[in-house]
Amino acid sequence: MNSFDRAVSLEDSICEAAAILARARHIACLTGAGISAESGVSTFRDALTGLWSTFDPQRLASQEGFAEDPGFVWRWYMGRLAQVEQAQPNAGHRALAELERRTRTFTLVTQNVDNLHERAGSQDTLHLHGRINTFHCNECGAAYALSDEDRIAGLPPYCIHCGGWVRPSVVWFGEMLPEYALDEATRAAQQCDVMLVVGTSGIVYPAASLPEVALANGATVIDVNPEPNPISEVANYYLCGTGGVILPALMNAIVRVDRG
Ligand code: BJW
Ligand code: ZN
Repeated sequence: MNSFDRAVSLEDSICEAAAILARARHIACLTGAGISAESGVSTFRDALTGLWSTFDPQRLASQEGFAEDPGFVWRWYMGRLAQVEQAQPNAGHRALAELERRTRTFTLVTQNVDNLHERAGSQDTLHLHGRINTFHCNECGAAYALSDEDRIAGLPPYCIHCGGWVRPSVVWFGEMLPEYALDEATRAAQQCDVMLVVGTSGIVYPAASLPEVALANGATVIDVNPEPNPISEVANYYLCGTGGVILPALMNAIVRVDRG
């Protein structure tokens, strides 16, 4: 039974969760698209505004889709890159950077391909699904530096080494996650006292298994999300609200705990 089922008020749940975070020696934090929603970056699965409310994920985030229509996939990613570049970190990103500064060991794991955590001041963020602003050859893997012309070209550039298509360095369905990031994220899930989960629908694996690993190893799991989801069902604390509202409230409550 979690805080939501116990019908504890949101305010009391925030105070209880803050006391646990204030005492924690190792906090792991898993973020998803929702943390960047208040920065104007679209989520994937929102029924009305999500990137995939109008596009089929298999056409845009798989090798099969890229092979079928590389220009379509390229134009879509260039549009998203522009959206991400215009976005600014929000109060949720900043609160997590502040939490990192006051915690002995803090591991930030994101599924997001934007760089808003880094721009808010977070250090050493583990990117499970890559980054939208780096590029490599889909055939030989060589790194590629994007030019201004590439952004407006209707097709992806060619690799100068092998002639293959260049693609964004993000992880599509059916592809392996970066080994280092996944290993470190799994280690953090096994070793943390508390896992804070923010803004993910919790349905894409292996990222969605991290809270399960944390729970299995005895950690307290706190989920921040305006919508119930598979993680909020099993979390010890479900804080129903947006990252931009709940995370600063949590930080304020932690400061109050610290002052006694
Ligand atoms: C707010 C908010 C606010 C709104 N504040 N919150 C086990 C079981 C079943 C399937 C699999 C499995 N293991 C592997 C799979 C297959 C697959 C998978 O998980 N499929 C499921 C969908 C069924 N996984 C893979 O293929 C992964 N690779 C892999 O496992 O390799 C090994 C392997 C290979 C081959 C065969 C078998 C195994 C790769 C997954 C790659 C995911 N890539 C994407 C695209 C990245 C590129 C791009 O950006 O375009 O990553 S998919 C997309 O989903 C993106 C996201 O990072 C990811 C997660 O989405 P997220 O962040 O949760 O966003 P949303 O939109 O879903 O949710 C937003 C949430 O925010 C909502 O809850 C809102 O309520 C909330 N919210 N506003 C806080 N203001
Ligand atoms: Zn190449």
